[in-house]
Amino acid sequence: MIAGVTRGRLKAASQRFSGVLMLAALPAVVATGCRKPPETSGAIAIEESIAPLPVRIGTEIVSCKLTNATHQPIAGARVQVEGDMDHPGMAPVFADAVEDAPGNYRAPLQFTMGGDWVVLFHITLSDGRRVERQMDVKGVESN
Ligand SMILES: [Cu+2]
Repeated sequence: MIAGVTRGRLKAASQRFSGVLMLAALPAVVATGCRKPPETSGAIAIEESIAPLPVRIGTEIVSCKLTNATHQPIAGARVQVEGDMDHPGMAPVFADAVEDAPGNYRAPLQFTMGGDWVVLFHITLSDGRRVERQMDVKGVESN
């Protein structure tokens, strides 16, 4: 939220952002590489969702359903959810998910500003394997 950022911090954030832009000038392969799901997710299906729709500023429930190669729910995972916007000077928001049914994880995530968000699911399976999933949430509406 730009409004709450002091002038000095905003300047520092802008400088960091120009660094990121310079990195973005590297071959496109590098940029698209980060968005690909990790190889470890091969045998795991992740179905993510968000409600209610349309997404507005405030608390939204973000969910993911984890199943294995034989469509059985993957229970006992730890799922942390992170929300980021793509502009500088804004802190990410986090929430820990609760498993409300086997393989079903849901977390209340606080969208603090209208615009385009990226939601990351940081998933740690009960055997310690880690999986990352990204869900784009575009056009969050201001109230
Ligand atoms: Cu923002």
